[in-house]
Amino acid sequence: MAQPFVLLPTEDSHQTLQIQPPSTGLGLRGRIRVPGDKSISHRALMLGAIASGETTIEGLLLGEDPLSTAACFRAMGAEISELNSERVRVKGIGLQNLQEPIDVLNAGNSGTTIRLMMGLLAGQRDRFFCVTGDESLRSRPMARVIQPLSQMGAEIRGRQGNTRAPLAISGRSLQPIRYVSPIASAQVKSSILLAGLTCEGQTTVVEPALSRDHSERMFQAFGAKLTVNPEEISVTVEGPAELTGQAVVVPGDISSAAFWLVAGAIVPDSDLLIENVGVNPTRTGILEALQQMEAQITLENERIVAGEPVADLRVRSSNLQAIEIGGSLIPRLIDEVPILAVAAAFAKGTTIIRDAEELRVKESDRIAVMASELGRMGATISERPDGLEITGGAALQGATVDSYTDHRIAMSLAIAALQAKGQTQIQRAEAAAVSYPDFVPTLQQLLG
Ligand code: SPQ
Repeated sequence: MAQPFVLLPTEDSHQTLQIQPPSTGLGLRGRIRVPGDKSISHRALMLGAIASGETTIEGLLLGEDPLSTAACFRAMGAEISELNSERVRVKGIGLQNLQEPIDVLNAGNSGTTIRLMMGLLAGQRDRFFCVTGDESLRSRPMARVIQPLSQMGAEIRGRQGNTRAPLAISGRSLQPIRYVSPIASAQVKSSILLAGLTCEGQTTVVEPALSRDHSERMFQAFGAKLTVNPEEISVTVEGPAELTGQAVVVPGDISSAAFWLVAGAIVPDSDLLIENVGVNPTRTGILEALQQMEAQITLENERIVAGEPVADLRVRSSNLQAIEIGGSLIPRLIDEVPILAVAAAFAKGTTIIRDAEELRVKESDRIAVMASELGRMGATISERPDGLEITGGAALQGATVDSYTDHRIAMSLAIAALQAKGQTQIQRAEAAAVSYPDFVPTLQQLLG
């Protein structure tokens, strides 16, 4: 029998994922685990590096993005043991003690690495840092972080009028600010708060809607003085902070679980349990959206692990209905919009996703790319300036599509291909390794 999933190397050193769903049907059944949460993994490595004493990290994501963070902090003197998902040890070197690296720091594909790190580096007095990333990261906007950090006194220069990496940072003493952010972005918020840890006094960030709060939770666990004001949607840190190494346990990433939630909902005869998934309320917008679409999803065994809520998620085949979403729900599911678009292609009616213009400045323009690539497979999907409109029910056909080197696009298209007729080829599918290195083996396991 032909292999349903094959990864084919290409001449330009990428990989094409070929998917041929078995004609016998493929109910997805069993129990799986998803890799560690990417946002928490980055933060655990960073805070571990700047705390005093030892931090242990259980369940670290071994995706390319956290590997970039670990490499950058090693280059600045943090002792980070061999990376594995069991237990990583980080020997912190203190908040103001990052060493001047002898070469350019490379954040790879990771917006979280470069933006959060910038906040920390800006306050490292009398040291100089150059930071860059891959082609995608060098095209992503950095002014959103450079501007507030400059208000704190940071000296950061970059390409295109200080808006793009590579960036040059001359560390200096910073002053606290109160910053009213025009966007709900955890990277902007965290970058300013990290800078705030290094300076004397109170630094406040106000957001238009609440973005993920993993930094806030972890800052408090490491001993920083931090207060949250839910009425204003603001958070304040008091510097200079004294951080102490902690035992961090990283839950499974809900953004990775989302692929299986949608797969389980759209593939007939499925009943899947995804164990140990982080269900922090600032990240569970995808559960709410899918439940609103009448997806059969239940939370089991809900518990708190090292300060983060965790649950097992059960999904069964569902008759999905279209929804309209926007507003403050969007930051709570921003990374899941590509896979939500796949769910919408299998739902009854027209789904409208508004207020999601941030998707245009992610690893790819996720609005344009999902519209073009799902469209190639026969979905009725069109771009809005701030989102997508998808009318479900058109039968999808296997096609040659491209990830645009965006991990979430590669995996979303793979899930769509499970329910398409014929063979799909996803070009540059190796991008999945940014957040989910075992995505293809897990697909294989599920079909086992
Ligand atoms: O790290 P990066 O490349 O920005 O990754 C993405 C992703 O899809 O994995 C975004 F493209 O996640 C961001 C997320 O969109 C991770 C993140 C964080 O850990 O703080 C916050 C979000 O970005 P933002 O710009 O809204 O702050």
